[in-house]
Amino acid sequence: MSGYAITTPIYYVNAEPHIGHTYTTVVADTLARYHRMAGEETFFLTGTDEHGDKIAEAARAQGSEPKAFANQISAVFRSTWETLGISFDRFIRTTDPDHMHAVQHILRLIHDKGDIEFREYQGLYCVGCERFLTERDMQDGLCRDHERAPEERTESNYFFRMSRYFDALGEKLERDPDWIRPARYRNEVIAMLREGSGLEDLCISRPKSRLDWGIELPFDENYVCYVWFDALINYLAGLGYPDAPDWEERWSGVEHLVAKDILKPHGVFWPCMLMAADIPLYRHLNVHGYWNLDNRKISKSLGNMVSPMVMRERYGFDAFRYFLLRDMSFGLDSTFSEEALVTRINADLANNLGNLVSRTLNMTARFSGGVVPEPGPTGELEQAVQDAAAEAAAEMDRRMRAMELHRAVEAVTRLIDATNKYLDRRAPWKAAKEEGREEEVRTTLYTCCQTLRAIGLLLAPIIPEAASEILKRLGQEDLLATARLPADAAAWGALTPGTPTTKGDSLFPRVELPEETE
Ligand code: ME8
Repeated sequence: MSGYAITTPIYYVNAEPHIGHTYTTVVADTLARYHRMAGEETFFLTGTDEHGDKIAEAARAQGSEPKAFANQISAVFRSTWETLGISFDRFIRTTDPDHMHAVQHILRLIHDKGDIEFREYQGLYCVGCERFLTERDMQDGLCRDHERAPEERTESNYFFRMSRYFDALGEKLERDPDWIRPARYRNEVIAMLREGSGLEDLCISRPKSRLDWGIELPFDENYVCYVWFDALINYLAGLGYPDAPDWEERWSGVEHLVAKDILKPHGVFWPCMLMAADIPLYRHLNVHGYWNLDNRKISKSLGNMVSPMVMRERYGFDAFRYFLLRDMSFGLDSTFSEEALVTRINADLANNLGNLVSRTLNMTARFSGGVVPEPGPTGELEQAVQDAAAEAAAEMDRRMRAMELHRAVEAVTRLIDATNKYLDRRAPWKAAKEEGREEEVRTTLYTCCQTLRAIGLLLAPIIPEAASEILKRLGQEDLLATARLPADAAAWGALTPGTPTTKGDSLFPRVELPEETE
């Protein structure tokens, strides 16, 4: 069986993590957790991109050396992800010796093949983008993304003869329509190839006289490698290329995750580089939209940030994760507002999920002595809940694999909804007061405990802390170490009568907007 590897972009160390990086990283974490629970050999790679003008410039502005500056910000990314419980397997830095070795290895390989050429180039260069711009990248003489004027530059440089691979890339896009997804981004890459869009051979070097903060070209000590060529190779280096024995197996299942800002490097440069190096292409490129704030992309260069650490302090990180995954349709843009976050937390987590957990466990304590009750005969309503659990598990599996995370979350939310409605219909708090209905009450609570177990398992990749707390309250704290999705979530009756349960505090208390943002 091939492995499953999920990657995030390696983030530039010119500023600290914000909601955009957090979204990509949370999606990757959710997928990594899901695939681990599905029993697949899983590897989750993230890290930081540290070379180039932009970083050298940011370091200068702070009065630091690039390496010291990169160490400092890279450590902030790493410790942020660690504090937030992100389950990465490797945090790669482009200044790591094994990464630098992999870059030089590929450069040598492609150079030996005759796909790297020395030429003169003249153009308009944006320091924010780290590249020469095409007309399409500009509006009113400014870079569209960075809203700053590019500089005129002439340089002799090394070029990767990327255009040699455009036909093969076009064929791949035809042959494998799902390869870049959702489809709108595949279509964008097809359009880039068809219209040219300034796609030519790729400049992959910078003279050391101007920039020495980079990886030296193995065939010319006067040049360092251009940032994209350097950065993209992290995906191979991070999986052990070229020396680790298992890199090919990991690589065979690689899923890249990026936002649409870096579609071109990942949809065009990278596959051409891989073809030139005779390395198989990645399995999928998964592209999401932007989180916007006041109708602008949130980016470090524009300086309007939403800090994941602040969100964690205010609402708890599980709640923020839930919001990110649920409120962005994967592939489309979303607007962030703290109001929407608060509404989502109160509706889905405090009211729907939190209520189900507290009602089920409180009544189990009250009417069944705090243990999962022995059920009596079940009826249509019970069967419907059982079917809903099996359907939610199957749908979540489908949606996760199709990279429709918002739909995967919705599938679980629907199950929570259905269980709450079932509980309302059976109203065990009333039935318990009537003679002769004890068995019905036990059946109802048994059914809710079983569903709650399924819900706890299905939520584990989405809101890991809360899910583990739910399972703990059901006396299932060890389950997460061995459970398999989707099968175990659909396994009805696995929670045996007599298992002790605990009530616990409110899982997701209702939240309010902090005063200053109202
Ligand atoms: O581009 N909405 O790094 P970067 C959603 N170093 N996602 C966002 C976002 C937003 N508003 N802003 C940023 C680089 N992101 C290169 C990558 S990879 C070989 C090299 C996320 O720090 C999203 O994943 O600018 C986007 O693609 C990435 O951060 C860009 O991060």
